[in-house]
Amino acid sequence: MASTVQYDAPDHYLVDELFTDEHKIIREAVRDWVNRAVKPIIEDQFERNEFPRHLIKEMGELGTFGPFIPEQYGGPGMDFMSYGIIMQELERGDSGIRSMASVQTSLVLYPLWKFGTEEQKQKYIPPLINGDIVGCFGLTEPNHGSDPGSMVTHFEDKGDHVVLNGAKMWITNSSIADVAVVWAKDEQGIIRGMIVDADSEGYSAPLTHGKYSLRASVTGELVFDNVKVPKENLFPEVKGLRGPLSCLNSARYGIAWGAVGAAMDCYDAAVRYSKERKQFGKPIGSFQLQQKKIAEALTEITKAQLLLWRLGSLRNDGKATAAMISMAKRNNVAMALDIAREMRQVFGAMGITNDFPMMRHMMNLESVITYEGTHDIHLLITGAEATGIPAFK
Ligand code: TGC
Ligand code: FAD
Repeated sequence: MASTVQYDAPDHYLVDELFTDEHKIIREAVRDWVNRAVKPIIEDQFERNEFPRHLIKEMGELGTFGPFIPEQYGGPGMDFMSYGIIMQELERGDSGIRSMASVQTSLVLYPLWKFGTEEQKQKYIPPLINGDIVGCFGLTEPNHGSDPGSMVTHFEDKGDHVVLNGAKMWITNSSIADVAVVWAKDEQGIIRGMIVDADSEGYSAPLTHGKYSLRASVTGELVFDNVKVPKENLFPEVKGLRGPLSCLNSARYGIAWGAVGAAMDCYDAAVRYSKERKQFGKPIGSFQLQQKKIAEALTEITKAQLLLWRLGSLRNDGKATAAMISMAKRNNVAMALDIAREMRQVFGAMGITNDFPMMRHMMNLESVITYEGTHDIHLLITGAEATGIPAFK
């Protein structure tokens, strides 16, 4: 029986036929770059707990930052399917590499594009797209994670500037960021967004240590001690939690794609190993219990690919709701985490080493299932959609 499943690209339902030539060119370009630039160094970066900063400029040149930003602001004006495909391919390399691009794209460039003034767009969008500067996004606080509406970081109006005080925690890109998109409450308790330059007096970004997950990604705090922010750095119109949560919709959409990339990488490695490794005189891939793991992984990846294709089409048409995106983020990340664990077992003892990617993906995906809304919060979002009754509080 001829197999429709190619190495390095499980595509059991020929989803490829649904993509345009442009989508395929973008995918091959990013996949090729990941194979050349990320895979050879990533285990070492992970072990050393360091983000490979030298890749940032290359990522900009490759077009991984702000692919959907329109040409008038210096972006390539690609569709949302392309954005998803880019995130998928980056996460085949590592969730930390995808995280860096997710934050730069969906949490920094996206709000600038949607909520920024013309001056803010002209000043910040081009260097962010090129990778000349790095951005981060401060929403979560030490005591306010799933419930960002209770944040306490706040600012006071001082005429031509505001004074910002408070702290954010678990911030991707924190200590390497040149600019931070920060969400804080005004004197009336209304959440507003602003761009804070990292060289502002009173701004610091201490690193978070001791992570077992996303070790090739920068995570830290943002501390604001009477930081003066010029009034022209505030997003003028957007008010309330709707602002940051709209950015999360874009990031969660990309994560839903990215997780499938991590799952594919684990799947590919396991299929290859199952054909090479022999026990009892036969390849372990000939044993039914190993085939069960591989067959289930392929099935789940295929279902996720179909979900993504439909979600990408809906997002292109402006019809993907927050609840649809939430379901895909939850489903695909949980799927990828299960697959990383199951595929690791195909390798026996070898699977716990850094000769293979499963343990790294598995550990990374523990962050991915937590950030951008925990698995539980996404269950509640779907539950609220189904019943009409929000059960968060
Ligand atoms: P709730 O009362 O439901 O809503 C408040 C206002 O927000 C609007 N809204 C949304 N708008 C756009 N998109 C969404 N997804 C929205 N969800 C709600 C809503 O319509 C309302 O608007 P308005 O105008 O009527 O005021 O809010 P709630 O306080 O009950 O909270 C709801 C909940 C729990 C779903 C939400 O707060 C939530 O999603 N919590 C999870 C927090 C989270 O995801 N944090 C992520 C931080 S960033 C991050 O993790 C980056 S990781 C990056 C990386 O490395 O890749
Ligand atoms: P908590 O909200 O304290 O939740 C603890 C537990 O309680 C979870 O199991 C949760 O599901 C559960 N829970 C909470 N509320 C409910 C409820 N109503 N019903 C049922 N169960 C509930 N944030 C940013 O702003 N910017 C970033 O760049 C960023 N990057 C991150 C990078 C990493 C590596 C990590 C790990 C996190 C990052 N985050 C970032 C923060 C992330 O979004 C939060 O960790 C996440 O939203 C959960 O908040 P918490 O950790 O405070 O958990």
